[in-house]
Amino acid sequence: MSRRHYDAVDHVRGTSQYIDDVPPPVGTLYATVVGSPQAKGSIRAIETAEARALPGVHAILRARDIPGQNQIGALLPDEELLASTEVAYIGHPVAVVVAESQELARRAAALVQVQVDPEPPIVDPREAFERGELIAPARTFACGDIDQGFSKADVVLRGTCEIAGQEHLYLETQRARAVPQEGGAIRVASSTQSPYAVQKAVARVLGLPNHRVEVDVRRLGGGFGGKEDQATAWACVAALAAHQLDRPVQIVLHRLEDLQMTGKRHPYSADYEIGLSSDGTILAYRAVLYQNSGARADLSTAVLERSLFHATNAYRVPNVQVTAACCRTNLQPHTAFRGFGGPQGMFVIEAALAHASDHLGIPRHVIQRRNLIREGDVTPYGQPMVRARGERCFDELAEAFDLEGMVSSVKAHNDQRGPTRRGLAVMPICFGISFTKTFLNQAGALLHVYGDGSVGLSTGGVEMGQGVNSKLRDIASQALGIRGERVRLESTNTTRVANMSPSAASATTDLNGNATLEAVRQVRGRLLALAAERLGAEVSRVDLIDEVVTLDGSPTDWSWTRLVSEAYFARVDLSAHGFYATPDLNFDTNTETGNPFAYHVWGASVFVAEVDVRRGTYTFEPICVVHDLGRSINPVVDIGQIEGGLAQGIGWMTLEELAYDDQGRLLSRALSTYKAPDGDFMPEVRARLIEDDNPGMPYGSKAVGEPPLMYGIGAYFALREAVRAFNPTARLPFHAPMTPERVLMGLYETEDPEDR
Ligand code: MTE
Ligand code: LUZ
Ligand code: MOS
Repeated sequence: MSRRHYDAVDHVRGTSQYIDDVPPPVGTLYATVVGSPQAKGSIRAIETAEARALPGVHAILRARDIPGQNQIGALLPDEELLASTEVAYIGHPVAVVVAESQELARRAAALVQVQVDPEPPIVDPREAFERGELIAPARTFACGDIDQGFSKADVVLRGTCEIAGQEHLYLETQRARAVPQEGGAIRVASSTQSPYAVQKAVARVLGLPNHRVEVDVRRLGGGFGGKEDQATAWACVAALAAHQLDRPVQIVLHRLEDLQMTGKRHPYSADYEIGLSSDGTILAYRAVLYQNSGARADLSTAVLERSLFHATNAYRVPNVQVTAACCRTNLQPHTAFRGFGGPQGMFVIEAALAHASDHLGIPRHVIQRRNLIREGDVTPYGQPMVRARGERCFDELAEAFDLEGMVSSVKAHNDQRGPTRRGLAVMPICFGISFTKTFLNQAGALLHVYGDGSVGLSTGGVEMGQGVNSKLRDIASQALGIRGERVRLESTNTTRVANMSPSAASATTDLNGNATLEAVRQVRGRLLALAAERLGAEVSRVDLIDEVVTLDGSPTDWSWTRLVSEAYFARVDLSAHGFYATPDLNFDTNTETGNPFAYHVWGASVFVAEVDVRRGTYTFEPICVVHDLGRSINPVVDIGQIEGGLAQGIGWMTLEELAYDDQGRLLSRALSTYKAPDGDFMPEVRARLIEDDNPGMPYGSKAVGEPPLMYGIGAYFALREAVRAFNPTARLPFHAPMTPERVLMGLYETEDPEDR
């Protein structure tokens, strides 16, 4: 089964419609946000006279113009839509300029003067921690007896890690269009992963009940977590202006505004301590994770939770104590980003294993293999591992791609002492699937079969390029027994599916696919009952296969279209609403234990990096992956997700460097100073899928969206090995990303910094 992406033809022709491709309604105005020039302080004055005087400027809105609550915090109520008295980061929205054109709005915004009495900002999470600037109390996941574990260890190693954040770089910047409706209602088109979050926030800001706010999402030009929560503010801005001026209002962020104003992947600073026996068995692991949360909670507490869940990655560690804290700083509020804190948690234990490998003289991949978590082991959060596939993926990787052969050829290359050095790293992954907030694991679907046999499907799933519409089409058509072309995926709309969870946590197909299957079950049941009646047979003897009704397995002259048409005239309900809630999930935050995940995704990858020892530049050999997808619904889409996730993970670990100064100013705030990997940089990906059932999920499939990103961590450690092959005494602090600059410094680092 190889089915193309639902949007393939429109994307290639350029006919896919994003928010501002839809012609604007007559009278549309354009909004721009004015941000704080200072990272911290109180607002003294906002001078708007000059801007207001420009012909074509309709309004300049401030906190006091908000009719409902000036509050958009999703998890904690700590975020104003427009700062009323205090600003907490550079770019913090303080006012909205509404004008006849986008250009005019920007020109006017530049004339607004925001005067702030500045206070010294905090940019470092450890400093925030010391000053007690925490967004929520720190949390600790623990198992076993940590002191006893360390006392039994032959070696105990300690170190620190600095892990940088990451810019989402969705191609479509944040945007929304709001159109007032009769009766004070409002319709919002938003580029959001979470239409219900937008609906709730707009309703709160405007002081309306949820049913007066309709949110519609056709598709996103990428989200990557950056629009799970942070699309909300822009939708609220458009809605506020539309509501106040009674005109349609659109806001489209310029790339530079988006880079400056929106949150990114959380940077982390961490301390680790690992105890091992001399053969490399992990006995104890302790870590403290300082999350740089930025100025507001956003999704930080949930992201932190996932760092804790994934702090031991795919390894069995009998004695664990990991503490993590959301540290409030004066940077943009950081937010969801593919992996959702998991990658940062995993990086730290991978660094600890590199440290152990250096110290014990045992190759890192041997230590990794020895400690993989197995069937029946229990995670530090108390969930027993069922259908553990870590060892299987690792061993298939070693076998299929000849890991030992790769190791020897890297060594042979380095022994030639030419102008390049190579390094190898294996990266296993284990990622839990489900929202860690149990209540979010629910979804709805609304299925209509029309009289001509065509089908319209609405769900809570948002298409952001990841292919959820392709998979939902495949699931619905397969379950109905009809061709995929008959199924159209409608936009995601809050009036058709209520109370939807964000499209996130990689679980969109799991949740909405199961809701779709439930809706199909209802309609199909009614159709087959009618067919049985007309054929004078028991329902159990009829079926619908390849658009034909079968009786005892043999085709009848009842086609899909004939059956649907007859059902219509027989007044059979051809619509259904399906609902799904993942069973058996629970988590107790008092004991920090439970079964938060429906299942885990497993995989293993191997990277070989080649470093130019004169320039510090590098390339990668083809990346080899063995990945667990259950039974893939759509292998074309899934391989695309593996490749895309890898590219994003490698970028995070290598080229992408977010630089801030000590005043909280983002220095890398344009694409001339922030380098993301491109097609030339990306190595070939050789992915093998292990075919395995995943009970309870659509057709035995598994989620795919986020886990492959974490393979990218292997790129960092492969580069580290390559540098050490040239300069064995390099200390190479665990600072990610491993930019060419850091590589070059590592290549020529001497043991004593005074020698330089
Ligand atoms: N792929 C594309 N092309 N665009 C995206 O925005 N987002 C990623 C991943 N893959 C994303 C993507 C993230 S962060 C998640 S959580 C999942 O897709 C969300 O979709 P899913 O639940 O359908 O996997
Ligand atoms: N979003 C969320 C997520 O709200 N909860 C999660 O557990 C999660 N995990 C991954 C990505 N987004
Ligand atoms: Mo993805 S970080 O769950 O949007």
